[in-house]
Amino acid sequence: MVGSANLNIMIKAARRAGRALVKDFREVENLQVSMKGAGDFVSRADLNAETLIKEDLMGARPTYGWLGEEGGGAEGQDPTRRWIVDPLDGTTNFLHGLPHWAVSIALEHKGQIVAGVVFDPAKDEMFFAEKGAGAWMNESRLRVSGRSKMIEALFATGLPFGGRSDLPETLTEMARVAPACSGIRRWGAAALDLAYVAAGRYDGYWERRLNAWDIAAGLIILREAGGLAEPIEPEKDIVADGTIICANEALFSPLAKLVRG
Ligand code: 2AM
Ligand code: CA
Repeated sequence: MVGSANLNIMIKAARRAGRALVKDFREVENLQVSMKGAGDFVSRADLNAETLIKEDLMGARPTYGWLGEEGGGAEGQDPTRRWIVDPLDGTTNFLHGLPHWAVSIALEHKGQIVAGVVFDPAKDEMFFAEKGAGAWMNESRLRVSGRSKMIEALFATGLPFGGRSDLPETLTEMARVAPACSGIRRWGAAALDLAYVAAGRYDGYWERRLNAWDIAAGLIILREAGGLAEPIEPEKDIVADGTIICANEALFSPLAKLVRG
């Protein structure tokens, strides 16, 4: 697919940050002996990746606004456009030497996500989409799965970590969904969970308490691949509320019904 100039800038930035992160990822395993050492190292890798991405994106489009997980937000000279960036989604996996993490970059225009890139450098999988142009992984067009029976469906979710208060809700949701489907996975990188639903690897996904940078890019990839998505409380906005239920068209309603109870 021939993408817009902006999409090409996003893909280039994701590749550059991805290369730096892969180098750091190889180092992490050597640092596991000292947990604090590894934690500090990963924080630096994360910050460094955001700096590289910011250099590329703001260098090419200096008037756009910015929202990054590490560097916070800044309105641009052009208040209608904003980059939304998670330099390292799946930090805990990265820290533990698990090759399941991604760079996530989205472009928002007038409050709508118009382009998204989720890059998994460890597997060299570049997921991307632009509004109206479909979703892609490397050279292949993406399409959500064709499964329509709940009992054959594989879903992903996220479990609250670090003493978060929404654990009981999530466990209740899992108790309703698990008996109805063929399995639930929890891999800890929301951007990849969304990209995997877009690719038909998972049939659906739900999670609470996400940040804009975790979901912005994955959401347009999912929708351009034919997926449906809503927040857990349907009248809200996914990115603002930070909750999501998504699936292919056939499974969206049954999954949403179980998650919402
Ligand atoms: P992050 O790595 O960018 O922080 C999914 O559960 C989301 O929660 C992930 O996309 C991850 O984004 C975030 N998260 C933050 N801390 C986490 C932790 N300790 N374990 C799992 N996910 C975590
Ligand atoms: Ca992050």
